[in-house]
Amino acid sequence: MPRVAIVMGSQSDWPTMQQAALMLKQLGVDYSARVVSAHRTPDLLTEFARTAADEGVQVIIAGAGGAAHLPGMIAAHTHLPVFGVPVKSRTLNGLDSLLSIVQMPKGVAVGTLAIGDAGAANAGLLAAQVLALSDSRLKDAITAFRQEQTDKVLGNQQLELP
Ligand code: RP5
Repeated sequence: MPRVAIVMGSQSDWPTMQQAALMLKQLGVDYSARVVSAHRTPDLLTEFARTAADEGVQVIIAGAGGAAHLPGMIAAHTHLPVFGVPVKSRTLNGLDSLLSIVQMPKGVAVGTLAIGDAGAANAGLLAAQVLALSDSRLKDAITAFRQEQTDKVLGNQQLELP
């Protein structure tokens, strides 16, 4: 079983959540990705969250939109770190998703990322950073990724009017 599990509330979340997968792939981290809905497949959610640690998962990334209970409900069933990604919703632009995920009661933690693509990509990065605490090859890959990003900014300082 890959060390990172990406789950999302609906197939419609995949265009956003694939940013987490792309980041993990770029850093050479194996992941699994599947749809698990807090509302439509509650029994699957419970089974997934309760068995994830025994299956070898070390970090869970959970993305959902609207009344986004998925990350919090998963966190309720596992000691693994859970990173929540608020998916941009059609009606409220993801503010509903953000508030649903971020306002966890004291005692059950979900690390909440930004709304949408940036949040999903950073969830992948953060998951990799957690794993890198005990993986020096991964630490080197993250350091190289960050350096490449820095070099790109420093190498592109031409701010010309069109
Ligand atoms: C949530 O409802 C999902 O996470 C998704 O963001 C949202 C809409 O789902 P669909 O109606 O597109 O399946 O549970």
